[in-house]
Amino acid sequence: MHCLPSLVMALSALLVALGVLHLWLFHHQPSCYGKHEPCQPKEGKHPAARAPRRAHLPTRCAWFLQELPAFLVPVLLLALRNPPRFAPLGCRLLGSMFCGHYFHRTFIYSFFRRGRPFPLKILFFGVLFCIYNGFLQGYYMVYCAEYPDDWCKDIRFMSGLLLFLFGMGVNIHSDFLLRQLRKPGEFTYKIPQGGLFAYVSGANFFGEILEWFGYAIATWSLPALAFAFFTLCFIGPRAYHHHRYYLKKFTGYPRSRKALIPFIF
Ligand code: NDX
Repeated sequence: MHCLPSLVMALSALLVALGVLHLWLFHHQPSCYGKHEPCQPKEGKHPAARAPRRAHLPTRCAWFLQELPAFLVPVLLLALRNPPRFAPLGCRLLGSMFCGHYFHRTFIYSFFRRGRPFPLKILFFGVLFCIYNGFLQGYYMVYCAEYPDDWCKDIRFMSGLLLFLFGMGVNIHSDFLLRQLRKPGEFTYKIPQGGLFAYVSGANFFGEILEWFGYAIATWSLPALAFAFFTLCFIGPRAYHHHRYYLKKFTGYPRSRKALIPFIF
């Protein structure tokens, strides 16, 4: 396999377009899983109209299956390239940052997740998305990325890596705090407390967004920037809808808390 820059351009552009499409389609109504299920009736339908029953899978199993391709596809690409003992920097960044994130998301986060069963239909699209993105990021870093020998000393690499690690810390810690809100088998929603939840309702999402912008800066690559943009378009509105949900559900919800970005939004 060789690097096809036009393929990378086209797939990255499509990822950006999917992000914009997502903002356009879902800015007024959240993606329909977790606390936003059952879905709001579509415009023009009577509010009492019952949505058809959707098939679901236990949340742990669903998240494992959904996230696995984002780990497996780049690992397969790395294995196919069979990088030498001192692998190119692109392969090492892909292995440690991107696959590191998805190793945690697939093999650790999924098994600790507590929550409502996950809709099969969203799982199906989630799997497709993870294959697509895993391929794009993996293909670029394995076959296209080239870095100068001293890239590790470059300010872009160092600041991006720091942002990535900080975002990952915030994301993992916030997801941990959400898990602690419930006893096993419980499905009720409570007010998140502690960590960055003191400032924003979507602390886990804020962390994830920082993480992928950090990855984009550290790798200075178009596909990584496109994925960071998509993440912002998908989980940014989700944080906003979570925030509105909390304000409506809990009368004592802290008014100074923002939706996604501390002190700003
Ligand atoms: N999965 C990323 N669009 C998505 C699945 C759906 O990993 O076709 C994007 C991901 C996919 C989506 C994925 C991409 C776009 C798709 C979409 C389906 C359709 C869409 C493919 C792949 C599509 C077009 C057409 C435009 C292309 O009961 P419960 O489950 O609610 O419990 C929750 C619990 N919790 C609480 N417990 C007690 N009290 C409270 N107040 C609580 N609040 C929450 O915590 C959960 O068990 C848990 C976390 O819930 P929540 O809602 O805070 O986070 P969640 O959305 O489940 O995300 C979990 C983690 C989080 O760290 C987040 O940052 C990360 O995954 N994530 C999530 C989504 C996407 C993503 C990262 C990314 O884009 N990077």
